[in-house]
Amino acid sequence: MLLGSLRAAPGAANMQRKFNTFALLVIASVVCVAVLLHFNKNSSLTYLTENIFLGNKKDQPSGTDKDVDQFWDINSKFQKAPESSEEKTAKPVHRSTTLGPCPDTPPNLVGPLRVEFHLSHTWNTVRKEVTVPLQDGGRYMPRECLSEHKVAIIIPYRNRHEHLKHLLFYLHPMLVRQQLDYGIYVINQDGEGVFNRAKLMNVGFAEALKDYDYECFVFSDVDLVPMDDRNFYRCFESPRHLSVAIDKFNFQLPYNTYFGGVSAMSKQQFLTVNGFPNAYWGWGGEDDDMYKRIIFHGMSISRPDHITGKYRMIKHERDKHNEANPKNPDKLFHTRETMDKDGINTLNYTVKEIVKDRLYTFINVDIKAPIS
Ligand SMILES: [Mn+2]
Repeated sequence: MLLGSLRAAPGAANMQRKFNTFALLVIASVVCVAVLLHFNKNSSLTYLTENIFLGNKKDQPSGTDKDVDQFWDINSKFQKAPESSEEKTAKPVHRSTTLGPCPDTPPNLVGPLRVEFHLSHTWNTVRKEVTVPLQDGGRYMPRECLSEHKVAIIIPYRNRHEHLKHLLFYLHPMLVRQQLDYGIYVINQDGEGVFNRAKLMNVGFAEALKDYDYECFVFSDVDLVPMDDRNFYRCFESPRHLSVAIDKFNFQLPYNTYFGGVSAMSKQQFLTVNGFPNAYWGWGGEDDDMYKRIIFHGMSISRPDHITGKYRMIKHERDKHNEANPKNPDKLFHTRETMDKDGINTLNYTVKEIVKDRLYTFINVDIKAPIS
């Protein structure tokens, strides 16, 4: 059709040829754009170009994330992440008294999750992954039924910006599917002193309770992402160890009494054992101390099976100011004597700032850490 079925005067033929060339150019551009869009969607091209132009992207904030990254720079002033204007704040839910309880087994679970860390997310892609409106502070409760589980997720934290994005990308949608009435609390240790994971978890417990009437607390490392949404982030008759099959440990328990990684305790269970110890500075031992506290108080631990309890750990170097502390293992010989004297009943700290982002409540806290 295009290639000149009309043969008239030579001038007209010339026009026809020009038109044909033009038409071909238009078609070629359309094809090019289509190919580009396709690769972009696949994101492999984006990834490739980022690598080429930014060099090794590790630890480097991507351009779109720049504003948000400043927020995490503790030395700079706290800045709230900019919200896109079309994003709506969830209105407080007016709960109808006719709302029935949520079913014990949530209806929308999908089972095994594909968890990958090779692409870095922006806060906007994380927000988009959460398809339901959250209330500020990373709070959510189902609208369709009354949740039986008021759960605070406590994440001890310092300088793990990328990890937090990966975790929340997978965690929020999963917790929504689990129909929990939940909030996410990122407890940031202020300053450069020796890290204390257990004390930060105690702080999270205390601070979350000021926010809401939580009955259950899930304590989670920032680098552990669940691989199955049937692994319930709720509380059980016994304190629960959730991260039973971590890829780093070949999807097996590193040892039988392991209680590290991700665990869940009801408010009552936590208070019974006097919370975590505050005395474990640096890496190691605090999770074993908690295990002993539980056993010494006549409780046992429960666990999911090794399929639903699968986790992926984000690979990382040992953090600065969190070296393995050689004094910690010795403390474990004295848990029985120390547990009632050191814990949630002796916790002291100073909250320096609380920032409610859409995806989490960020609590910056001075825990009087010794300088290494
Ligand atoms: Mn780790």
